[in-house]
Amino acid sequence: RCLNTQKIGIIGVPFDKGASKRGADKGPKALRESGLIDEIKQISSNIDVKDYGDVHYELMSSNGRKIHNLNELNHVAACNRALAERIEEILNDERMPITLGGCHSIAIGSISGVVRKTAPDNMCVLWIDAHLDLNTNTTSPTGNMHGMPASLIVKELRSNWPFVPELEWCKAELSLKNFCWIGLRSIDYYERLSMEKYGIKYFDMRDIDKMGIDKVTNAAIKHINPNGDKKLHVSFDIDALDPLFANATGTPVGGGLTLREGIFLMEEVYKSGTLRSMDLVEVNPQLGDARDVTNTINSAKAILYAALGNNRSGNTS
Ligand code: 5AB
Ligand code: MN
Ligand code: MN
Ligand code: MN
Repeated sequence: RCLNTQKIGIIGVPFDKGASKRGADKGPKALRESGLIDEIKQISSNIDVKDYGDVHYELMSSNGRKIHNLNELNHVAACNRALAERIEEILNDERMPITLGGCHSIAIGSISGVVRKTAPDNMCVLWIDAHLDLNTNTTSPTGNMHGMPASLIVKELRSNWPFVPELEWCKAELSLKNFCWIGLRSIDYYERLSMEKYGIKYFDMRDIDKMGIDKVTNAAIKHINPNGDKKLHVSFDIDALDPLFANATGTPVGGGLTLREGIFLMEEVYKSGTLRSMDLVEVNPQLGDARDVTNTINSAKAILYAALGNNRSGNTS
């Protein structure tokens, strides 16, 4: 597979309205300005990367309808609808979409876009995050939609949602059976109840302490893709990493993955040969001091490069 061209499409989503802190909308620009695209090209001469620029959107309804506990619904819905279309376009070009967030609400659109081009049972999702992101508007303690993306795209939680006209384009077709979480350490009360009700598969930080990142990663991949024939989407929230390595993010939680664990995890994902699409979200260059911002951007890039086959022992093509 090394001889085949790896076709990649980068799409930025300068959007932060799913979070309460401002600044995640500056993530794509900060990543690009730090040399992301050129550095991706240097991983391997087989890589063909195209930058699709940023998502732009217009609000759908001017009446500004409000729905209980869904902050900035109109913006979140419109941005994600536009993003889903861009993801479809990238997949039509036969490239692997890499979505640069932006807050994690943008996984609604990125994963919806992928589902349009894939039978829902033919894909699986690895959600790497300190948080579960499985709230609905009735369970969320904050109303922030970056804590809800997973629950909007799975069928098991469909009936827990009211009719939200703005999100009708977002079909809940995936099954929680095809999901696995890694890195959890901050889960809300009702999210915990859902985990038990639906038997959600996850490896939290304690599992990583006990088993090590190698066993955890490979057990997670095996669980959601036992025959290796499904297409893998990775939704990587930079707050999965410990704040030592990624403090420039809106909801940091201590006791997280080391950068080395994060890199190893993504190296194994690459080695699985199943990665088809990815999000990298919640980088917020407006938080922390200058050193935090540099660390966070460098960590985010290292995670991405590992996912694209960068070899810590040196690249040869
Ligand atoms: B992130 C919290 N569970 O729902 C909520 O960063 C935090 O995308 C969500 O994982 C964090 O507001 C969302 C308390
Ligand atoms: Mn998170
Ligand atoms: Mn998240
Ligand atoms: Mn966050």
